[in-house]
Amino acid sequence: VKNLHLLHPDQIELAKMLLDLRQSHLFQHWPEPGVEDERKKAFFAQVAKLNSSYPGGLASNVKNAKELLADSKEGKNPYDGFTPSVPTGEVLSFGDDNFIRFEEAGIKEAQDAAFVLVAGGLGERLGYNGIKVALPAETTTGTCFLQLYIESILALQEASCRLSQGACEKEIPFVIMTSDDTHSRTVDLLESSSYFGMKPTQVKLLKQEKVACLDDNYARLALDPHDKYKIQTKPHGHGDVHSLLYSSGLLKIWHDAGLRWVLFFQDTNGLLFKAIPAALGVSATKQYHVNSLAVQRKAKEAIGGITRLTHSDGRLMVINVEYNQLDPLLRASGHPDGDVNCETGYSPFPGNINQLILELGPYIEELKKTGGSIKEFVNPKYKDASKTSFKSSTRLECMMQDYPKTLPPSAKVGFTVMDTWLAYAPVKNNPEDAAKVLKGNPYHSATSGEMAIYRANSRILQKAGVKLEDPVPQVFNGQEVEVWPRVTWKPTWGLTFSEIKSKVRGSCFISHRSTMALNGRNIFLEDLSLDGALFINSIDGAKVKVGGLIQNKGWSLESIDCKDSGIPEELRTRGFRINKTEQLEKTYSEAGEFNL
Ligand code: UGB
Repeated sequence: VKNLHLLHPDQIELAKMLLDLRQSHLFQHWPEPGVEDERKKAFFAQVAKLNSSYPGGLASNVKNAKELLADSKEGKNPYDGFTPSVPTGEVLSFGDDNFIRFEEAGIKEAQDAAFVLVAGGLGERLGYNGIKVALPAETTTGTCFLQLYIESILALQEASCRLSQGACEKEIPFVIMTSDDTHSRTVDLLESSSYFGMKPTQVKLLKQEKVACLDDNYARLALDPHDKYKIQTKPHGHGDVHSLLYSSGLLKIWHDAGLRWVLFFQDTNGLLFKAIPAALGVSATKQYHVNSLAVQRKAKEAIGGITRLTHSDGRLMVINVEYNQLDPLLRASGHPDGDVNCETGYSPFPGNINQLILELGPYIEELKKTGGSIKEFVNPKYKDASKTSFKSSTRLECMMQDYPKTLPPSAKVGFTVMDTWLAYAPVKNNPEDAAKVLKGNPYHSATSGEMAIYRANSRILQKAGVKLEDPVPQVFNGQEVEVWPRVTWKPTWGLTFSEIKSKVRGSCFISHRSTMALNGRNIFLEDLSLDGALFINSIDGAKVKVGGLIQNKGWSLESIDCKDSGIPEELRTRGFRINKTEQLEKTYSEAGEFNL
């Protein structure tokens, strides 16, 4: 009270609110006026920020926290009363007629889509010092994740516009959600690379704020252990993306501009855009309000399962249920064996890979009701079984895939299952943890992420008729991976299977030790036999036929020690570097027809 005169009227309101919320401990220790007054004002500036960034303000934050902490103390199961069953969705098989039809439909729709990348996480599990989107997706070309994503969106935009009648000038909007941990480095990466060819106006960054930490079951806000004039904060989770999009006004702008789809994706999946056209086609054809991309999942595999939950009170939702909750839920509702494989050899509950396609119209209608706030959860680490105190402060969290939890039963919520090799290879785990993964389970490391890109590209070429030598197992950073020929291409070379197939002619062969990088739209592989390294760069006007026997010493992979600090971190995390012994590189910078 003695310090009140230091504050603006709106700050006084905030102080009163904190008192009403029984948070007086936050300033009980404050010294007399005249001592550290600036820090007291800074404290209220932070309170104002926390109050405005949480839907409903700090009062809602504390109220929600009290309820969730009470449920957690009681051990209440959030799925009590719900019966699980297998939801309906589309299961696709790469390259068959059905897949090709969905890809075509998806390319048509792409010009009416907006893309949203959630990239606020620092990735503690990966232990990388930079931002994850700056990591190379593969080291043959050194293309980083953000570049891959931007070039894929631009290629989709062009492909989609080519299909529409007359001139099409549509630009696909691209939003990146950042946080204090990633914002400035994401801006630097974009600016230093000229936005990887995208117009700067096409990219919007929305920064999520952290959320107040909680000290006890009464939701007393925690003070920062290093600064008594600061409330301790931690990330609130990727679920923030919905309220940020809503409050930014972007959804309305997109809707007014005639857009129909919003696609959400995570920061380190180098395969994602191989699955996007077909998945978007599924959304459009099946008129899904929500479409979750999924992969086949072995029963009990450590990945959330997409599940239909029906409640006796009429509630119904199709939602990701984390794997550790799915098995007990099934056992408790008449399935004594829990989560088991069905006749396909996989669990009937597909594995969530957290890439969502939402139909914009119904999405806005829902957000008008909720403001974009997502059902939260809390995960306190208790000191003992009495559950009365925490080992360290906790906070509320939310996940973007929980968006369907508030939807009415009439909402059309489905999923699209893709082949794992085609759609999902995230980079989440550091080398030490990845090496400990049990054999047969995915490493999800920088090593496996890069190898998955070569495998997917090789298998796509195989399906398009190219003969390839079998992959060879090799161990990098203690992880055994299949090494395929190191094949990469720019998204403009081939986004869909039909497009890629149209660029492969005659009888082509690629040996196991080969490397090939295609950087140009009109490159055609015709009766090519490659045994070495080949790089082709060409402008759109150049039509290049690549054929005949191409043989050289090529590029090879050399194991390196992940602990050798003399080697750049980007390489150490994958456990190999490329020895660039000999290659054929050709650049076509003039229009015309060429034979190599
Ligand atoms: N992210 C943010 O933008 N802000 C945040 O506050 C936190 C994260 P993680 P997670 O792919 O297999 C998800 O940490 O959350 C971004 C799904 O919840 O990589 O442990 C972050 O930058 C899970 O159901 O993953 O698990 C990144 O882009 C499963 O699908 C993204 O959010 C799992 O991913 C995901 O963050 C998976």
